[in-house]
Amino acid sequence: MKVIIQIPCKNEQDMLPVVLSELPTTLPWVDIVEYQVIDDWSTDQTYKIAKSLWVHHVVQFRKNRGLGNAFKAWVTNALLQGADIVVNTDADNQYPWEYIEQLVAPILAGKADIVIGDRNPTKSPHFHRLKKKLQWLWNWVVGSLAWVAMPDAVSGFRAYSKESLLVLNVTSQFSYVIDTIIQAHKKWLQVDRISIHTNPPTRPSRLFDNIFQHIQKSTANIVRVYTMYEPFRIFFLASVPFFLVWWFFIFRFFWLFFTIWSDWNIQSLILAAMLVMVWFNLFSLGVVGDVIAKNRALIEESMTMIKKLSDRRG
Ligand SMILES: Nc1nc2c(ncn2[C@@H]2O[C@H](COP(=O)(O)OP(=O)(O)OP(=O)(O)O)[C@@H](O)[C@H]2O)c(=O)[nH]1
Ligand SMILES: [Mg+2]
Repeated sequence: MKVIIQIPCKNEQDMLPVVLSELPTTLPWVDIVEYQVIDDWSTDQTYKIAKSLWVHHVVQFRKNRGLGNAFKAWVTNALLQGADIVVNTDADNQYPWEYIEQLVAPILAGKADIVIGDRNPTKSPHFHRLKKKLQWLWNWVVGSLAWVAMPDAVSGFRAYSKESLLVLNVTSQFSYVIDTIIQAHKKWLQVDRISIHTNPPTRPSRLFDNIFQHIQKSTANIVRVYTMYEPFRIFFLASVPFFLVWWFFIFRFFWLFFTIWSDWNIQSLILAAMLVMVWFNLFSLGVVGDVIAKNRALIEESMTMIKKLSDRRG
């Protein structure tokens, strides 16, 4: 049984040595514990520090690709290195290493595929009020979409089983945390959580410049990922209001035509025609999207097969 503890890094020369010095070298029921660093085009000494501290696997990007792309790289590399479980922790030392044992335990026991370290964000003393409210909102939205009680959907402290990494495919550039939860539901993976406390913040977020960018990126991410997996539901729901308003205008047109007016009420007719066209376009997009989603599912199955085969050869 091999666990790889993985750390995404963007200019983390100050905190990376601290995080690495605290990580466990052994875990119960685990034969090998290794570390992996993904250096996403850091302009400081992150890469050199990771190398000098004997991190087992260091991957360096030549351009900043974002956390979502880093996820793809760390999954590929960890699977090639024979990982059975991959734990992700952040380089800002937010997540205490003591919880790693608890984080992998449900996977080792065969009870979960993904385990999330729940920071209890609405009560955390380290988050300011607006961040707490936003966290609550994301958790509610993501939890509803993924049909799972999700108290901390954006926590980066997670353990993934090899089986889950074989079927998860992230397409977002800036992050993977929401993608993987929504996909977990679609791919019948068991998501579990453990309660954790966090260390005090060491610096502001590197992922978002400000709270508005946070809202914009996270909202776009949730909408895109959900649309990718449930296009028919999204476009059908978007089309319903147009259909209902169309009924009103078409009814109004015929009512006036046959009762009060002798002349045609052309405005209602034009509006009804426009509404029915919009409704039909949205509905058709849902059908086309559904067919594309089915194709995507087939492609994903092939990708899982390729990953399994390359794992066997490696
Ligand atoms: N690969 C990669 N990693 C990044 C990038 N930006 C940040 N990170 C890493 O992602 C992890 C989380 O970043 P943080 O800056 O702590 O962001 P955050 O956790 O949303 O913010 P806080 O909740 O305020 O800590 C850290 O290990 C960063 O080094 C990036 O562009 N690419
Ligand atoms: Mg952080």
